[in-house]
Formats: sequence, C-alpha cells, structure tokens
Amino acid sequence: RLVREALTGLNLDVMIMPCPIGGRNIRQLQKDAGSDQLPALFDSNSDDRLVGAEAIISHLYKTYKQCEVPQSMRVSAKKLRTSRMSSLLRLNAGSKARASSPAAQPLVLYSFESSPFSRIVRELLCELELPYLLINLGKQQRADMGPAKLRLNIGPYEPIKNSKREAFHKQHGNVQVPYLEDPNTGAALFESADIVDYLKREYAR
Ligand SMILES: N[C@@H](CCC(=O)N[C@@H](CS)C(=O)NCC(=O)O)C(=O)O
Repeated sequence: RLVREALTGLNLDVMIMPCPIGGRNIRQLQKDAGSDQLPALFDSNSDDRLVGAEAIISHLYKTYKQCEVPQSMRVSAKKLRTSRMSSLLRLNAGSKARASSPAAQPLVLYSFESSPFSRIVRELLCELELPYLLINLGKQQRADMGPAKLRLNIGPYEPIKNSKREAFHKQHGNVQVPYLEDPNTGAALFESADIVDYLKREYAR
C-alpha cells in the first residue's frame, strides 16, 4: 500500500503482479527470485530489482523525481500500523488467493490509491491473482476534488493540460475511477460493483 501511495504521488503507472497468500504467483516468485518477500519491484527502465517498501520508495523518488523521499512518504512504524489497521477494517480482504482462471493478457485498471471504490476492485484482482496495469489518475488540483458527478468547483471540469486525466476526459467525457479494461474479452467498465461482478463472473472458479 505504501508503495502504491508513492506511485500515485509520483504519477507513475506499474504492472502489478498480485501475490496473495497461498496462490500460484507467490510460489512462482519464490522459485524465480529465491525469496517471497513483498513488496518486490522490478524496474525495467533501470534494470533494478528492489525488495521492501523503504528501498522501493527511495528508488522511485531518486529515479523519477531526482530527490530524497519527502517526509509525508517515508515508511515509519506509525504508517505501517495505520496501513495494517485499514486492512483489518477490511477484514484482510485482498490478502488470500481464491480459485481463479488465469488471464492470457494483463487487465488495465485506472485508479488512485486513496479511492475507496478502487480499493474493492484491487482487492479482488489480488485474490484472483490477475496481473494488471495500474494507471494512476491521482488528483492534481482543486478542480479534481469531489466525485465525478458532483465536483466541488463551479463550472465545467477541466483537467490539467497534457495530463493522463485530460487524455481520459477526452476519451470518456468525464474522469471517474475505478475504470477497468479487459483486453481478453474487450470489456470496459465503470462502477466498482459492476467491475466486481464482472471479475467474479469471468475469472472466479
Ligand atoms: N459509483 C462509483 C463511484 C466512483 C467514484 O466516486 N470515484 C471517485 C474516486 S473515489 C472519482 O472518480 N472521483 C472523481 C475524480 O477523481 O476525478 C463506483 O462505485 O465506482
């Protein structure tokens, strides 16, 4: 979670390989890397392999922002505690593998870390062990605040120019997450409840 927070803050997208407890992906990681410690990041731009939130976040800020990790993003005992607490509040949803059919191609999820609706989708993608490209559409300005249908600013919504939000807005006429695309079936869906139903129907066994 802390790594994904940093990725949202840095506006970076990543391919996620979920490794829930008891699943095939964690066994494969152990085989390939000789360790099942998570989180683990492979950066294909620099060919670096990093393990542990602190090392990964430091790498991300050094490589993609040329700076030290800001105070607000540093891994601390308090942050780990609150992160664990939020998992407990969700009864550890998204931590254990459930029987699933594999997907031939990775799915695509538009999301940002603190979105409660996206969290539900991420949890299920993890339980089903479905790899996905996580595209972060974090909020960048005051005008982005509020739900898509009830923005807190007055007047038509205008995302920041040349941003991923602007590209999404041009394509869909709004910016709302979660949004899921499945290249395996051609499905493209808004609405967390519909996405959850779709994933269960298509991939849960
Ligand atoms: N009913 C939708 C609500 C989704 C929603 O409100 N998403 C928020 C983020 S949590 C959003 O897209 N806000 C607009 C924005 O971020 O620009 C669902 O269940 O997916």
